Amino acid sequence: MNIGIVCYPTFGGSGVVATELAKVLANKGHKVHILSYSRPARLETSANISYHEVSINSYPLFDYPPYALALASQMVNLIEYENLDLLHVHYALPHATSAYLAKQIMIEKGKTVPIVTTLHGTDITLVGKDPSYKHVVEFSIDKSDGVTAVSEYLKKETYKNFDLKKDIKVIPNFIDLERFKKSNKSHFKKAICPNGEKVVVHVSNFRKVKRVPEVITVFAKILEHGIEAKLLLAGDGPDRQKAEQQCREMGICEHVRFLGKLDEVEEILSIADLFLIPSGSETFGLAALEAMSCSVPVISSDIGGLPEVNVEGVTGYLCDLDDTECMAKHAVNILSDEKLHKRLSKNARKRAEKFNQETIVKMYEDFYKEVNEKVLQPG
Ligand code: GMT
Repeated sequence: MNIGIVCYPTFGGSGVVATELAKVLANKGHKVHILSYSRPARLETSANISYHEVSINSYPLFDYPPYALALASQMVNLIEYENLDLLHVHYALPHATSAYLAKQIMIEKGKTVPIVTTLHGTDITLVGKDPSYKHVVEFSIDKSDGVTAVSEYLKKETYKNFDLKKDIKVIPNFIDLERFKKSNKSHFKKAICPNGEKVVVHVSNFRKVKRVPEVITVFAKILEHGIEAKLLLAGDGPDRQKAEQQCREMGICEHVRFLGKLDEVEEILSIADLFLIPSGSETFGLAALEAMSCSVPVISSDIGGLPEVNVEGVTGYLCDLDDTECMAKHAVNILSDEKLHKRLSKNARKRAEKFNQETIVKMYEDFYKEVNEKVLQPG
């Protein structure tokens, strides 16, 4: 098929899912056109993938340049000149709306292209349901020809927050098991942990919702319990300074490394003994899946889609939101009991295998076919 994929160019989340999906589809022989306002972080050059950048013309009148319109216009170009069979947009806001507009323009020009929208997270749970956007988001999702959500939780939340007639298919996020696997990084580990300290890892965009201060609080409690450990924080974002300040105030800076944005997060995960994800909202938790695929046990909050990924007592533990005592207690147990650590690590990898990219991308391909048939040969 000739598929258009629209996404944000983010380091994590929907941008990564869309880019990885594009790569697998391209390897399977599909032609993929990625449309974004900047080149997505994980996008490499490949024969079957082309990248198209949304260009936005500024004008003195525009305090807020109309991105959704520029995007719709470029979607029309893609559909028309690249002869797309289907347009798949990731994150509803404003992508589903631009896609609806582009589709209507193309219908006027005599061509119908099916639109698939994948709901990811805050497009539903936070910003999408905000009264300033809600009506448009609701309308645009309902007008998509196919809608997917990355977890059962997100599907339920979508129906709870929006009045939708459309069926939502759950297609979970997926993982490249070859890339995300524990590899031997003993030199690296020795450099970071010269005295054989345990490694605790957190990866995020350091937004408030990720609860980075809680990560540091849990880590401080681990140290208080006499465990020799290092905390590696990968990523960057609004709460980074606050987190650095917290480390200084707690006097634990020598045990904490801020690594900034990383392309090869699997290298850090390869030396990790434990992954912390205490988020306040998470519809799936791709970062947890990446850790699990590298055989790292996970301690997460028991919210959103996280229980669909991290299984209590099997791949790690789930604690009530903000219960740093519970998280620290489990962390200390995992880091001090080798047998327990080994069992959780093995289970984590096994659980990650259920989300292997071959199986999940096939679900997208089958869904594309189903939607295409429904739209192009109705009845
Ligand atoms: O909503 C965000 O914070 C970003 C968002 C995205 O679309 O980039 O992340 C969401 O999508 C990811 C990929 O499907 C999920 O793994 C994350 O759990 C989800 N984030 C939230 O729900 C906060």
